[in-house]
Amino acid sequence: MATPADKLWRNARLATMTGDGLGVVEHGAVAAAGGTIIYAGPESGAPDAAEIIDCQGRWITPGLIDCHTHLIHAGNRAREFEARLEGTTYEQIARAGGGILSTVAATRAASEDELVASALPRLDQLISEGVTTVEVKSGYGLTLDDELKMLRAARRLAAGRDVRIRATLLAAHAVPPEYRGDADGYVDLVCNTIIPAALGHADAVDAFCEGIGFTPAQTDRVLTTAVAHGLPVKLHAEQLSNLRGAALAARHNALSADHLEHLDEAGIAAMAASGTVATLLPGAFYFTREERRPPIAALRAAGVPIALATDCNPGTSPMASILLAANMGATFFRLTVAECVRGITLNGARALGLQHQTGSLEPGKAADLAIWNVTDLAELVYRIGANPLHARIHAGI
Ligand code: DI6
Ligand code: FE
Repeated sequence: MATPADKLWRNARLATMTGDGLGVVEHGAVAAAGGTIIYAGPESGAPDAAEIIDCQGRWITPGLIDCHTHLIHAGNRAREFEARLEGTTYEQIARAGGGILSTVAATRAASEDELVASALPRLDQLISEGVTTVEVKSGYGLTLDDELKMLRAARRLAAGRDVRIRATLLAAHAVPPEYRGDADGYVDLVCNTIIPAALGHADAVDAFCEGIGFTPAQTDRVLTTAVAHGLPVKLHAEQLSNLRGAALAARHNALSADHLEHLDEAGIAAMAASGTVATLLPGAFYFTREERRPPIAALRAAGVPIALATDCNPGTSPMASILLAANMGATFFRLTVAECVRGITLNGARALGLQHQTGSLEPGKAADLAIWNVTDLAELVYRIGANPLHARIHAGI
């Protein structure tokens, strides 16, 4: 006899994300026991359950995943936005000591409690759109204490809300002012002190490989150290220029390489070989008015999994809407609806190494569901600024 379920969502249309596309099941049902999916498929085969929820024909997708955010930060950069409207570039602002470093100053001055409190509205906006898993990076502290403060604040978000948080150490985000002219000295601090101290606080390590960030050699040191400590890696790569960061990340079996507007063929081949996810961030593309698009057709042809995320951050993507990221993925990058929905579910999970826990409707995974008031699943991607969420379930609740 089949295991009895605690809950059964019936009379639904499922986008399971199994197989290559959306994995649609008409007349479907999902059953969960103890917060885990025990059945997802045609309603005719569903087990009995203590509680039965009639979805009245609505669509169910996996709970959405935002796999790249800088949700924890203090202050905002509205003034910088105004300067950019007058023609100053992002790189000019960064080189003049503004940009990321102005957020560093504000974040250093904030307490851990203040960081949690200021991030919760952004998290709540994501949750309101059916997000059940959020990655949160450090990277605005840039001292041992301030990076750990950010990681602790990130983890505390999960205590205040029903959501899965993955914390990523991004100590190599910018060279802090006290190390100006001595990036290698700062990388020593990151490798010798901050990464070892972040064990137990971070789920992964990321870096910003860029002219205004860290060189490939410095990035390589950071990623090598992370892997030596048993932490998986990710990389901000090929956002503003091509330093061949994606190939470098792939050499370290990175979970993902992110941004990728300037990615080349060799980088694509390396990512395909290592199974590294391409996380595209159309909010940053839009907000910085980038003109070069990531090489979508070549990524697709090489079979590189594509994820989409908000990159929610005060400088280049002040956006806490995963549905808008999906819409922009379609409009700017011409991803298909199926690619967009997979990008904010299964491939987002892969970019976090969570593909065995969430991201699709399959037995054994967490019962993370989003139930939608749409008749056509394409509406999730097509509408701008709309929120058709009917209900969100995280780990069965
Ligand atoms: N790339 C980005 O888009 C963000 N960080 C990064 O490495 C921007 C962060 C900021 O400007 O505050
Ligand atoms: Fe980012």
